[in-house]
This record gives sequence, C-alpha cells and structure tokens, in this order.
Amino acid sequence: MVERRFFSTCPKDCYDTCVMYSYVGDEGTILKVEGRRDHGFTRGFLCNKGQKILDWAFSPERLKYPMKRSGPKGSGVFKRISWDEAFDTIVQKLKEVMKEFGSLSVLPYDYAGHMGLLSRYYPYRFFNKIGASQLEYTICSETGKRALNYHYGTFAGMDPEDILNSKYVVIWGFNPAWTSVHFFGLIKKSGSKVVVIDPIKSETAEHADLYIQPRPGTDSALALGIANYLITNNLYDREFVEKFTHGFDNFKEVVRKYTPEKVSAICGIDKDTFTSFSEEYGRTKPAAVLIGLGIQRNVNGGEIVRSISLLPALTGNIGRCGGGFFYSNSAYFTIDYDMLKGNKTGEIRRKINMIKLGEALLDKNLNPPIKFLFVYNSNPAAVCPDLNKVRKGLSREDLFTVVHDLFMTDTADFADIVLPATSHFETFDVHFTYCGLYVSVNEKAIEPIGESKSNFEVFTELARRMGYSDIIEEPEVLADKVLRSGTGFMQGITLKSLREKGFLRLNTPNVPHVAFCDFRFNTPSGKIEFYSKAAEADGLPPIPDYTEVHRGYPLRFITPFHRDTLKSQYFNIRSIYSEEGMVVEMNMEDAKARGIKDGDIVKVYNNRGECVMRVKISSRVGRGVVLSYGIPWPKLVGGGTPNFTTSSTVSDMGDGSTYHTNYVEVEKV
Ligand SMILES: Nc1nc2c(c(=O)[nH]1)N[C@H]1C(S)=C(S)[C@@H](COP(=O)(O)OP(=O)(O)OC[C@H]3O[C@@H](n4cnc5c(=O)[nH]c(N)nc54)[C@H](O)[C@@H]3O)O[C@H]1N2
Ligand SMILES: Nc1nc2c(c(=O)[nH]1)N[C@H]1C(S)=C(S)[C@@H](COP(=O)(O)OP(=O)(O)OC[C@H]3O[C@@H](n4cnc5c(=O)[nH]c(N)nc54)[C@H](O)[C@@H]3O)O[C@H]1N2
Ligand SMILES: [Mo]
Repeated sequence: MVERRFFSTCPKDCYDTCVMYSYVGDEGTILKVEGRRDHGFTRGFLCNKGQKILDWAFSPERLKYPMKRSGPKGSGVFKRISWDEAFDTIVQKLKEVMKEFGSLSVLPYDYAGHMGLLSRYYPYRFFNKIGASQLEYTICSETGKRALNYHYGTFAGMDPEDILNSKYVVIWGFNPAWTSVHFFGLIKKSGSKVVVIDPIKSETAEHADLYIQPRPGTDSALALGIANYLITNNLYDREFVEKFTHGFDNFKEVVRKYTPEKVSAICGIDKDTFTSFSEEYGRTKPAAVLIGLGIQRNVNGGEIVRSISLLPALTGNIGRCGGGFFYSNSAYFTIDYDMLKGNKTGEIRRKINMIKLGEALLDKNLNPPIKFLFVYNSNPAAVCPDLNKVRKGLSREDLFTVVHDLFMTDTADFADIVLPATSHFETFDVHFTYCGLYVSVNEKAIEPIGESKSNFEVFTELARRMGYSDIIEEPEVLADKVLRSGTGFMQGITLKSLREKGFLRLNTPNVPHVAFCDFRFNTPSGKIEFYSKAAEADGLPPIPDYTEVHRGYPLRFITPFHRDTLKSQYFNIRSIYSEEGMVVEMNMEDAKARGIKDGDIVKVYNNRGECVMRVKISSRVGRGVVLSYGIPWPKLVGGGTPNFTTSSTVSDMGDGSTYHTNYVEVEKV
C-alpha cells in the first residue's frame, strides 16, 4: 500500500494548535495522524482529542448533503435538497430580506469552530460586501485583552517556550493541564516552583507546589494586596519601576488599603499563606504569571486582569528572560486583516454583541430587526449564555436561519437550511495560534466527505451567485497574499516558505522570544502604566480596584472547560467523550445543608433557567461554589445544561462574557 503524507494542523480553538502529519492510503482515506516531533512547542505529543481526531472527522453522524426544513422550527425535521437548490434559496431569501428590511437585518453568527485564517475570515468579505450587521466577538477573550492594553499597550506576552527559563510560575485562573497540555508540559519541565490560584482545585492545581483557593471573583483584592505587601516590605524593583513605569505613586496610594488582614477577609485566604506567598513571589526571579481566559469571564474580570497584570511590572519581571505575563499571543501575528476580511476603511455598521444573541433576536425595538441569520463555525444554541432566550429567539417563525456545520447540532435543529461542512482534512488553510509563536499550513489530504463544502467554497459560490466577483480569490493565492502582508515578526513568511516544512517560527529577535525585550511600550506614556488615562477616558478607574459582586442566589456556579471536549465539540463522539450525563460538583457542607447526598439527582436553577444533574460531593470546591465541566449539546443530555442558567450580562470592559459570575440554588429532585 502506498501512503502519502500531508502537512496537517489541528484547527480547533485551543492554545496549542498542534502541528502534525496526516497519512493517506490508496482508497483516499486518512490512515492516521502523527504529531510533529520537530515542532518546538507541540513536540509530537497529541492530546486525547487529537489522537482520536479521525473518530470525529469520519463519524457516521457527519452531515453529507444540504437539507431544508420540512417540520416546525426547532423540530429537527429536514429533507435532502441539492446544493443548487440550497444556494438558490439562500440567495433569493437574502435579496428579499435586504430589499424589505435593509442589509442590517442580516446577521452572520460565527466564532472559532475552525481556526484557519481562510475558514474563519474569508466569509467576512461576503458580509462586509452586503453591509450586514457586525457580530462583536466578545464570548471568549475580549475583556482581558482590553485590560492588558490599558497598562502595556498590547496583550501579547511571554513566549510559552520561555517558561523553561522561569524559576517561579503563578498560574492564575487557568487550567493548562486540560486546556493547554503542551504549555503545561513545559511548565513542569522547567522545574520551577508552581503556584495555582483558582477557586476550583483543578487538575492543574493538583500538580502545584502551592495551591491558593480564593473566593471566586476576589482576585483583584488579592493581586492588589500582594502589590501592597511588596511595596511595604521593599520587595519591589524600585529601579525598574522608576525607569519603565508611569503612575506608581498613585498606584501605591490605591493599594495601601489592601492589608494582609483585609485580603484575608475578602478572599477567604489564610493570612500566613498570603504573606509567605507574596514574600516568595517578590524574592524569586525570574517569575512568570500566567493569566487564564477563564478568570476574565466574570463581571469584574477586566479589573481582575488589570490588577494581576501589574505585578510583573512591580517586580521588574518584564523584558526579562523567563519572566512576565502570559495571556493570549494572537497579537504577535500581524497581517493585513482588513484585506483578508474585506473591511472597508473607517466603516462601522450596527454591532450585535454575540453573547446577547437571544436579546437581539427577541428585541421588538431593534430596527431593523434581524431577519436572516447565517451560522457557521459556531453552535450558539449550546455555547451562548442564557440559552432559554437564545432558543426562543431562534424559534421565531419569521427568522430565516442558515446553519453550516459538520454535524446536526442543536443550532442546526433551528435552521431553515442546513449545509454540510468539510473537516480540515478536506480543505486547505493556514494557521496562527494564540500561544506558541508558529505559523503552520494545513494541506487538503482527501476529497470532501459526501457533498460537504468548506467555508471558503460556500462563500465563494454565494459571492458568485450574488455577482460579487471582486471579493473572490483562489484560496492559495489569498493565503500567500495574506502572509506577505505580514509585518513585524511575520516578515519574510510566504506560502512557499511555509510549505517547505509545514510550519515556521515567527521571526523574533530571540528564540525563545523575550517579551518587551526592547522595553518599548505602546502606551501614551511609552511606559507600563500603573495609572491609565485611557482607562479613565473609558469611564473606568485609572488604577484597578476591587469591586464586590452582588449575588442573587446563594451558590456561585463555575462552568469551565472539560478535558475531553472542545467547547461544544466532541460531545456526540462516544470514543472521545464517554461520561454518562452531567455532573455537578459540590462541597460536603453545602450538600448537607440541603439534604443532598453523593449521586443524588438535583436541579441547579436560578431565574433564567435550570439544569438537572447528578451530584458529586467533592473537595475540589470550597463552600458556596458549585462546579460543572464542559458545554454539552442540550439535546444530548436532556434536562438542560449550565448555559440555561448563565447570564448574558457583560463584563466591566470589552462587553465580554461573564459565565462564571453566575449564582444559583441547588435542590434535590
Ligand atoms: N480540553 C479543552 N481545552 C480547551 C478548551 C476546551 O473546551 N477543552 N477550550 C479552549 C478555549 S475556547 C479557551 S477560551 C481556553 C480556556 O482556557 P482556560 O482559561 O484554562 O479555561 P477555563 O476552563 O475556562 O478556566 C480556567 C479556570 O478559571 C477559573 N476561574 C473562574 N473564575 C475565576 C475567578 O474568579 N478567579 C480565579 N482565580 N479563577 C477563576 C476556573 O475555575 C478554571 O479552573 O481553553 C482552550 N482549550
Ligand atoms: N458555560 C460556559 N459556556 C461557554 C464558555 C465557558 O467558559 N462556560 N466559554 C465560551 C468560549 S471561551 C467560547 S470560545 C465559546 C465557543 O463558541 P464556539 O466557537 O461557537 O464553539 P464550538 O463548540 O467550537 O462550535 C463550533 C461549531 O463549528 C463547527 N465547525 C467546525 N469546523 C467547521 C468548519 O470548518 N466550518 C463550519 N461551518 N463549521 C465548523 C463545529 O462542528 C461546532 O458545531 O463558548 C463559550 N461558552
Ligand atoms: Mo474560548
């Protein structure tokens, strides 16, 4: 048998973006995938989901042909149609809606189902061309990005490979043992002392040298308290602060009130643990602070990230090998996104915040109303907060919905037209990451399964039928053009150079890259700003401070990611996700107080909705906190999922999601 080998990249929305080979046999099927050992960050190791990616790509449940609705909205009853009929229907309906209600009545709804540059951004050309409403991408990381920008002028931080040079690593509201296994591997390999700060004793925390369990949402007080301790005890880097920062004296005034006693009372942390940790952090260099994406999904998530981010500046860990902060590194990949997305200079159209999809669909005063929804790369009927509203909105008979996906998701059940999507094995793309500093290519290895089409093909054909030939390009030509538009560390990367090895490291001055090694900061003062005028201009305190969050129900419900699933993906693949039903973890005292025993079936509820789950009595959570991992498909679990209870309230900056600021009650059923 002849095997052919192709460059492949995992397209999932994960920090690691594994670079691999796919092997194709005689019959044109993928025989296996293999992680690339020569890749500096992912190093040949694949996570459980990556090892079983073929079970996902070749699942018998893959959608194989277009369908149109033949039952009531949301019933999931469809009948097969041809692509020709599907495209005709979409184009006709689009023209009709645009004529009657205007282009703003069209809303694309997408996120990160496929992270390839073309799969993700080329469709924007189409929606920019027609002048549709714009979706605000607030669901994941926006809050923290805004927060870091205020103080550093960017959110890009440490190269994960630089962690090998660290002596002390503080992992704050981040669970890399599950969500970034390669980064976690490097942290362990570094041999540095690891501290984990998280209200959940996560898998990452299980591996820590020191675990600190604050009350959820109180991290600002903790960080400002550490700052106060370091200043009071002369453990901060005075020289660095004088040379490279702005507003220190004002900062010092604000943090004064966060004495060890006060921090202990607010955060529920033992005073001695607090002081010995602060002491050790101040004395050990270089020290890294890894800020999770999970931690900022809170109503005060921006203030939390701002407060934490100032610690590396105070201790002079910035611009130093093995020191600094890490959050998301997507900002290192500087290309001409406007060209790729077809953005028109200066044009701002109506924006719809993606976490408020339910409200937007149900808003009687929205003018024009949303009449046409095109969903691709996303599964809002599972991943959005406040799902009762979302599902009610999607049920509107006067809303025309197209869903392009590989599977019949809950969202697809609400569609008028369902389109089958290809997996990455069936399409070409180019990938960046938000962690490791690499660009990689994903070659098309096999022909599409059934009649499925890639995002690129769908939007090319739609553009053709609408007469928008000016936005159409050949995928490889566009990919090369996009790479060549690169500036900074992207310079010199072309499709040809990328295809020689399948991946390339960014052209950073050092390997690993030392963030801020030039000590230049893209802020108004050119320094790290303890005091941010930009924040002030946005109506925020110029110096971060702690704010207490109002609670409606007694228990805080935290719903982070599961090891074996990827957001809502893989819940339908039994070989990858095999848990029976949903589990809510609860502290013994909280359970006792409610007459609940291990294994009981309970209802977790608030005024927005409910979900029925099995209780696991667990020491992973402290009093007042309940936990459930993963974002399952509602139709696969029945009885509701956590997102029926989560809130669409926006965060303090960037209008981001606030999944973890969610108060509930739990009751035996
Ligand atoms: N296996 C797997 N990996 C994934 C994903 C997946 O679904 N599965 N999803 C990917 C995506 S889209 C993302 S955005 C990243 C997210 O990556 P992470 O940020 O690691 O993931 P989360 O699980 O959302 O949250 C991390 C931690 O934040 C904590 N947290 C919540 N609120 C607070 C708080 O107030 N204070 C503190 N200190 N901690 C808090 C939670 O308890 C949780 O342990 O992971 C990516 N990787
Ligand atoms: N409770 C709770 N909910 C959360 C979060 C949380 O922490 N807690 N985190 C939030 C976060 S961080 C995120 S990023 C969002 C995730 O939001 P999404 O990005 O919407 O999540 P996915 O579950 O990955 O859904 C992507 C869909 O795209 C499909 N898809 C995959 N590849 C392709 C392709 O090539 N083409 C097309 N057309 N479709 C494709 C997949 O099959 C899948 O159904 O969820 C959020 N929801
Ligand atoms: Mo995310």
